[in-house]
Amino acid sequence: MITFITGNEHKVIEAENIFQIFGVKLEHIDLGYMEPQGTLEDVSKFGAKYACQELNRPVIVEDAGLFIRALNGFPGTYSSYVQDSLGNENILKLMDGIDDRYAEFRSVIGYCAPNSEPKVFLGRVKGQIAHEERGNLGFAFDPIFLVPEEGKTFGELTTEEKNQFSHRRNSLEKFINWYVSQDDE
Ligand code: ITT
Ligand code: NA
Repeated sequence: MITFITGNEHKVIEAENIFQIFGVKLEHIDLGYMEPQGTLEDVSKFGAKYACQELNRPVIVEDAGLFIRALNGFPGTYSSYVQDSLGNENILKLMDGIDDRYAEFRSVIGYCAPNSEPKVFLGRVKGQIAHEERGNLGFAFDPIFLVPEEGKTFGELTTEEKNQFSHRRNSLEKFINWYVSQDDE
């Protein structure tokens, strides 16, 4: 059993579905904690260590973000703040007239168990910033994140569809494979 520490209900729904694919049990606790400024890796390491010490059990946390190439990686590590303050409409305005639409979501899972150092697992997914918001499935930047191979935004994909190849699927799959292989040792 693994405990996922997050305040984001959408992450919980996606993670539960992904854990189910791999047959691993997940529970969820919302333990608010201060996030230090830093890379996704720094933040998830810090969060995992902190939560593990508080709860005295193995935990995972996730720090994620949207990195837009033409904006030098913005909003990146500021994604949560930028989503709440600027929102998708203003991101689209920033991208007005810009031809390079490349963007990627990154997710870093931080894992920590009592008396051990935290480990991190990175997942990415490549896409493009759409020219308008599309779809009302998913959350946050999903309606403006276009997956060219699908011809759809994340906002137009069901949780199950998004979970086939999302950044979160990739980071959690890496984590789960490592975690399950630990059990055999
Ligand atoms: P916790 O830290 O409590 O887990 P959070 O929402 O603050 O929840 P992050 O610090 O990882 O999560 O912030 C990343 C932000 O990036 C998140 O709030 C969304 O705005 C955005 N984001 C991350 N993953 C996303 C996804 O799959 N679809 C759309 N937006 C996403
Ligand atoms: Na956060």
